Order: sequence, then structure tokens, then C-alpha cells
Amino acid sequence: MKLSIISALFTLAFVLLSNESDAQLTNVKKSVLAPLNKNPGSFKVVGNSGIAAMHIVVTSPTKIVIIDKVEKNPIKQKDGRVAVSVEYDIPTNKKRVLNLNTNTFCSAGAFLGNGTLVHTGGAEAIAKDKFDEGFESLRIFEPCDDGSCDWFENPKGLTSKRWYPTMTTLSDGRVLILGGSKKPLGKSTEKDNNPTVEFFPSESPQPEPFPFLKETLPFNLYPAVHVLPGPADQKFLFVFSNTDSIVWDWGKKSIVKRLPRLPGPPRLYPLSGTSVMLPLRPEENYAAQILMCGGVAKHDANEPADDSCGRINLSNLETADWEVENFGGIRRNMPDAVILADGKTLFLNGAGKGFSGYNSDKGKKQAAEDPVLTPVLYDHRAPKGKRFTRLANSKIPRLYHSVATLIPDGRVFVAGSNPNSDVRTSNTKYVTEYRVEMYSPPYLQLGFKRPTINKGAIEVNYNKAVPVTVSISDPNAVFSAALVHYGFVTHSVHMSQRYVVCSVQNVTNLSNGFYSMNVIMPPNGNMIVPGRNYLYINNKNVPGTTAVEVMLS
Ligand SMILES: *[C@@H]1O[C@H](CO)[C@@H](O)[C@H](O)[C@H]1NC(C)=O
Ligand SMILES: *[C@@H]1O[C@H](CO)[C@@H](O)[C@H](O)[C@H]1NC(C)=O
Ligand SMILES: *[C@@H]1O[C@H](CO)[C@@H](O)[C@H](O)[C@H]1NC(C)=O
Ligand SMILES: *[C@@H]1O[C@H](CO)[C@@H](O)[C@H](O)[C@H]1NC(C)=O
Ligand SMILES: [Cu+2]
Repeated sequence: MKLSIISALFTLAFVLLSNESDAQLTNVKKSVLAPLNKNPGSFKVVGNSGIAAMHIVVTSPTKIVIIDKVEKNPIKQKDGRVAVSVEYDIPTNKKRVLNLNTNTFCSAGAFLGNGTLVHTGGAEAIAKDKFDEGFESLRIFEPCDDGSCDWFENPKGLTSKRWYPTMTTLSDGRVLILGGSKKPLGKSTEKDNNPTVEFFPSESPQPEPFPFLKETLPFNLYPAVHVLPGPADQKFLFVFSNTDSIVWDWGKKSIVKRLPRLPGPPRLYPLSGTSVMLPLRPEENYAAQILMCGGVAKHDANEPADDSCGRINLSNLETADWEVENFGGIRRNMPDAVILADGKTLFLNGAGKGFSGYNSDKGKKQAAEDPVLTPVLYDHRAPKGKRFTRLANSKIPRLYHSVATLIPDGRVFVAGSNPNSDVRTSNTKYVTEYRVEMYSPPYLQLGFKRPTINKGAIEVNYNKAVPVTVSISDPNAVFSAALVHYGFVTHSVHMSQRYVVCSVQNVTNLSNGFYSMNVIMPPNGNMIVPGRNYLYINNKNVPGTTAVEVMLS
């Protein structure tokens, strides 16, 4: 009797719980809804970001720099002004306030090949908080591990005003700064559009015209840019804006190829989808494929988000075309795409309805609704229709201005969400979110032993073999390796993110649980950019206890 009551209660609790997680999946077509992964991973709240996490970038094996815009964050800079940037320490979840002087609202970042972080653009001066204009700012950050580093700003470091530009590290170790608007707008306009490109260190005091960003108005902000793999002297970028894409030669400053239009909605702000260059593999001669997912068709709070992805194989530019597939059966605007340590892509955050933008009527009217709490995992090597699985839910809505990145220990740092024009912690449906979560992916649930690399940071040249020793108590270890560039994350755009498989040779069993091996670096900077990359040594596709930093040149 008692037992049956207990078991009935358990069943009821289970039904209620599963209903709760299904309830938030609105507008799903059961026929295409991805199955639940047997190892769905888990979310855990670990800390507080102190400022709204609008932009994030991993700067060392233990540090993440977070950048917000100027708004009423509770913590302050040394000089008493509101904090706009912090350095977050992963092991302790503590943060150190950094110091800025110009407004970083909707800016961009990329690493130089020498490991220095460059951050550019922003918006108007905020007089009441005593911050200067940031539209033309160029900010430099030399990462450190001892709490000594801070921002250095040149408020006139760019050739022109850029709000919502994209930055990318190039194969020569410089950074490219593309597009943007000369004014913050709900949607880009001809009048304020900045259809130009510039470089740092610069080539010329004048920016280079980039007419493609005129042709693709008005959904041309934060264009998707990926360096195309190829021989060392190739200078090709894939550039996507609105629904169109091109291959652009940054040496000749000309279009190499116009690619077919991607069916479905525009994929850039405020109809924000996300793009990822799928992992490159030496045995496939580093063949490039791009996946672009989600977005929404209309600048309308009631519009259901899109549930499609386009994938294009760029091995042969003449025949390249988009193949459309369902986005795991879940509609999602503003997704984040994070390539995990095993090369699968995690999609998380975002909304089932509405667009990227701020709530109105003092927080009463939402720009986006139906926060998607369910991440999906994409296995690009599985057959079409079987690539997506659903993962464990988070409990925290992550809408406009939310972020996520892989970190060296194989987990995913998830933060942000602020669909309010200033900090708002009450009297609105979706508050400014300061909680930081770590997502532990499926591979950390398998129980496989994780190799530990017995080495600190590595400096090495392209094409060279890196001797690595690992310790692991697994007599049947199967090793693989990858170099990852985490990139700079903001607004569903993962600038410069890259995953390249490295071949592992001459694995030697040294006994006592030690193995030595040679890990072969990619041939040149078009495969993965020079500078700060992270080497993962995996056992049966489960990442090691921590990736090590590799300064590649
Ligand atoms: C990297 O290069 C930039 C631009 O040339 C320079 O400002 C910076 O100081 C360099 N960083 C290091 C660590 O040498
Ligand atoms: C990509 O295209 C190339 C050349 O057309 C082909 O050899 C390769 O198999 C394709 N890759 C995939 C994953 O479809
Ligand atoms: C692997 O071992 C072979 C035989 O000892 C050697 O010729 C080769 O150079 C080694 N490979 C690397 C990448 O060190
Ligand atoms: C490595 O050597 C140990 C004995 O020293 C042995 O138990 C283990 O099975 C070996 N591992 C592999 C992968 O051969
Ligand atoms: Cu924004």
C-alpha cells in the first residue's frame, strides 16, 4: 500500500517534470524533433558575471574576459564609474574589474597572431555615466595570469564608426574589421551603413569599400566571416550577409565567387541565426563546410523563429550549394554555436519567437519570447536526418545578449541575457541575467578516463610535430587530438571560432600509465590562424582534463 503510494507520487512527479520540459518546446513538429541524447549533459550555476555578459573571450587557460556596454551594473571600476569589463577566473569564479573609458556597446574582437587581443567599435558617449564615444575605438588587451593586465584604448583607432562590425583573425596574424553601422539601429539603413573593411595593423588610413554589405541591406550587421582553408598563400574569406554569401580575396580585395542564396529567412541581426565552420580534418584535406542555423523571418515579436539550417561544402566553389536540413525540430532565433572538444557542435540559448532587440513599454512588451531552454547537439558526420540530438535543459532563459564558449577543461561557459535597454533586475519578464552556468557535455558523462597533458604552454611552428606525454590510467586508451581557436563571442556570432583535427603519430606506451606521442600541427594559417590556440588530447573522443595553450606561428 505505502509502496504503491510512493511509486504513484514518483510517477506523478516524473510526469510533471517531463511535461515541464516539453511545455517550453513550442511549435515543435514531432516528426522532426531530435531524440533525447542518452547522455544529455547537465547545467550548473557556478558564479556571477558582475556585469551583463554581452561579449566574452577566453584569454588564458583559466581566464575569460567579459565585456558589457555602459549600463547600470552593480559593480564599479577603480575610478567609481560603472564596470563595463571584468576578467573572470574559471577555477575560483572570482572576477577582477577591468577599466575602460569608451562605450563598448555591440562591438567586436579578435586575437592578433602574436596573442594580443584587439577589440573595436561600440556606440555613443554616455554622459551620465561619464563614458566617451566608442564608435571608432580600438582597444588592446595583453592577456596575463597574474592580475596585472588591463585595457589600453585608442578612441580614434579605427578609420570610421562601427557598431555591430565583425572581426576575424587572418592567416597573416593581422585582424580584419568589417562593416557595421555608424549609429545603433533596430535595423541597418543605407544612410548609416558602413560597407567598408579595414585591417589592424592597418594597410591604409582609408577603409576599403565592401559593396556586398550595401547589396545585402538591411540584414547586414555582424556579417558571418570564416577564413577558408587552403594553401599558405591563399587569402580567401567566406562572407555571409542577409541570405547571400561570397568568397572574398582579402589580398586582391575582390570577389572570387558569389555563392547560391541560402533558402529561408535572413540570418543576421535582428533576425539572428548563427554560423559555424565545421571541423577540418587532415585526412579530408581540410575540406571546408559551413553550417548556418536558425534566425527568424520577420522583425516582429510574434513571429515564430526559423527551424532550418543550411550546410554548404566549399571544396569545389563551382558546384558548391546549400543543403537544407531541420534544426533539430526546434525553432530558434539567437542561437549560440559552440564546437565542443569532440568536434560536435552544441547549439544553445535563444528564443522560439521574436527578434534580437530590446523590450519596450518599460519592460512590458518583449522583443522575443519562448526562451529555448533545450540545447541540441549536431554530429556533422552522421547522415542527414540523424545529426541532431536533444540535451538537458537549462532553467535560465538566455535571450538577446547572451553568450557561450568552450573552455579548456571541455565544459561550456554560458552567461548573459539582457533584453532590456539598461540593467533591469525586477518588474520585467526577462531580467538582466548575471548567473554564470557551466554546461557539462555528454562526453563528460561517459565515465571514460581523461588524459592529462604533462606540459604547459607550447610554442611551435606550422607543420611541426609536437612531442606530448600524457598520463592516463586506461590500458585501452585511443588517442586523438585537435587544435581549437575559441574566438570572440557576441550576439550569436562566434568570430574566428575554429576546430582542426591534428594527426597523432607514434603513440608509445611508456608504462605506469604514461604515453608519449607526436601531434602534427596543421600546415598553415589558413587551416587555423596563428596565435593562441588550444590543444586537446582526447581518449575515445573524451577530452583530456585540460587543453594546453599553443602559440602557433
Ligand atoms: C602584437 O602586435 C601588436 C601590433 O603590432 C602590438 O601592438 C603588440 O604590442 C604586440 N604584442 C606582443 C605581445 O608583442
Ligand atoms: C565535399 O565536396 C568534395 C568535392 O566536391 C567531396 O569530395 C567531399 O566528399 C564532400 N564532402 C562532404 C562531407 O560531403
Ligand atoms: C614516428 O616514428 C618513425 C619511426 O621511428 C619515425 O621515422 C617518424 O619520424 C616518427 N614520426 C614523427 C612525427 O615523429
Ligand atoms: C601499456 O602497458 C601496460 C603495462 O606497462 C599494459 O598494462 C597496458 O595494457 C598497455 N596499454 C596499451 C594500450 O597497450
Ligand atoms: Cu546588441
